[in-house]
Amino acid sequence: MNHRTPSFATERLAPARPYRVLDAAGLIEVLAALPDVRARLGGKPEDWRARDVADGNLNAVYLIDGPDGGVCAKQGLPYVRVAKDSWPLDANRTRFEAAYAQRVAPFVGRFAPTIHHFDPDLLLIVMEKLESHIILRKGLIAGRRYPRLAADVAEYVAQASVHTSDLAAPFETRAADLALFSRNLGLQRISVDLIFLDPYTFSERNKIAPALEPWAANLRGDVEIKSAAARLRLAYLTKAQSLLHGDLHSGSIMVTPDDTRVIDGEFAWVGPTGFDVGDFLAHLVMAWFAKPFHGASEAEVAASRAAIEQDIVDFWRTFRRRFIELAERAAPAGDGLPQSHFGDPAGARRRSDMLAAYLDDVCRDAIGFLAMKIVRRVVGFAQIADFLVIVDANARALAQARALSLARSLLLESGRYRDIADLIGALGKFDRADLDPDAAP
Ligand code: SR1
Ligand code: MG
Repeated sequence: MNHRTPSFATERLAPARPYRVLDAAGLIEVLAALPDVRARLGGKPEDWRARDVADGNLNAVYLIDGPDGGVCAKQGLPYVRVAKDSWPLDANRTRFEAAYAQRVAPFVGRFAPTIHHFDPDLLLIVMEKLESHIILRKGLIAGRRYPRLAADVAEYVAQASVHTSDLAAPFETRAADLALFSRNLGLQRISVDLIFLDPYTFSERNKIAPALEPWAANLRGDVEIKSAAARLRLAYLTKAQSLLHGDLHSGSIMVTPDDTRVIDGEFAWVGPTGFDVGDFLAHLVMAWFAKPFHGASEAEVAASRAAIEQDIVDFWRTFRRRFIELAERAAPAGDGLPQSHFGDPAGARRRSDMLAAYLDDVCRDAIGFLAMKIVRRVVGFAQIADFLVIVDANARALAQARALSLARSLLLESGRYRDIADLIGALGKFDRADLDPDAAP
């Protein structure tokens, strides 16, 4: 049995070389000292070109091209990139991203960029440059279709969550994951604040469009909504089912029509499996609500929306099927539902029933987290381009209010949403919601 703690996070906790923020020239100098990277880029460092392509909220990201090829380099900064010095943040987050990538690679390696090098002093990850991929969010806004997306992300989440759970791993391995990733505190403070606390209270970080003030007041003022949020927050903090990516939104997935890669696992955390599921689905649902305001024709909107609905259904069906298949196959290795208890035919049937109940619970959690992800993207600090690209402020607020209206119903009337089909069936109704939170759709 392998109870090894991923080494990327624990290597050299006392830096041998001082950390410094790299600019393009400094980065090229660092890469020039790495024989493997030199060989990939070809030529001489003077021939290389580094482009700053940082797009997310937190880190520095460069694409480096040489005569023979390219690499991508990501450096954790000692602050939140989009807020600079006003929001300091532990750059060691990059250790957890590297450790997460290493931990899940045996199960999902083909859906992630290959890591060429990790520098634990500079907190720098050098990885495969995804030449023809784009960020999924940009593709969705442009109305593009990704036929592999739903099945690939379902496979990713099923593989990562089964193999890092008690269903497939001995408890010693799980304890090592917990010990390691529970130290990812800088980013967990961000998740706890931005997802689970700020949107339901007054916070300077919240960004509330004037037209959405009544909705924000509704979220702050309703004790039932805050209780539902508290239940989900407690689940996030205490339900240590599997190692989560922790930020699986449409900005953390890169796509081509034939390939899907999950990036940016820096929010890794051992938590409820439904969290990653809900995150992915929430961003598809928000793309659905934003779609009519992206300037496409009615027919194009209808086609895009039908495709998103199909992706949601396909994702959930594939995730559920693959989770059960993988868990049944891997159960002998885990301490949760071991062969010694469930090895005979009656036991195997019972194990299947227990797995079905486990997944029903994951689905309930996922729908709750989905709701909270919508709320945080509409009234919280880190908002998303799906809505922000809508130039007309009233139209943007309307799209956001409709999404919020669905989220509120998911939180307050969770009993109505027993399956993903119930969610899909409800989308049209909330498309009739408006800026007044008291006007029932
Ligand atoms: C400080 S902004 C942090 C947010 O950006 C990331 O993409 C995550 O979604 C996080 O909550
Ligand atoms: Mg990110």
